[in-house]
Amino acid sequence: MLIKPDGVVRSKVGAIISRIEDKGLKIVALRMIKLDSERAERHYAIHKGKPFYDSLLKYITSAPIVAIVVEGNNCIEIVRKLVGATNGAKAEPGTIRGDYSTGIDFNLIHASDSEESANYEIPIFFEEKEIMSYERADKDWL
Ligand code: 3AN
Repeated sequence: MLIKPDGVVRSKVGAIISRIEDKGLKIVALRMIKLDSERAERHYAIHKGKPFYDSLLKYITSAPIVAIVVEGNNCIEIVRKLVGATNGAKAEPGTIRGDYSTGIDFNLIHASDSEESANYEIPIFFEEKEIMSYERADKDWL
């Protein structure tokens, strides 16, 4: 997942990471970076040609982001639920977008929508050796 520029500039990094940890998912990689246009284009290749593509690239490269890899049972489905609907105006209260976003242009988070997209996206931000292996102390309770 990515905490996008608005999440960083609005100082929501800690709040967002807390939701991931509190839910019981395990953070196995984390980095703050400023995306260059080459990496941003790679990440959003699927949206190339869409009307919002140029503004999406401008937004994602406008300030640093935080890239995070999480692990856990059903983690893609769980993270997508925590994140909420794409449009913050429609996202349910209690979700990250529902609590912090009012629209679709600035919606704080990107979350992979399938294992396939996670396998495409993670190497854009991390080398394999940067993905950590450890056990949560509460693993038997999750
Ligand atoms: P999600 O991030 O909920 O998976 P996607 O993958 O459909 O949503 O879209 C990727 C990103 O493109 C969204 N997070 C949002 O920032 C932007 N986006 C999607 N649809 C629109 C739209 N109709 N207008 C403007 N931006 C959009």
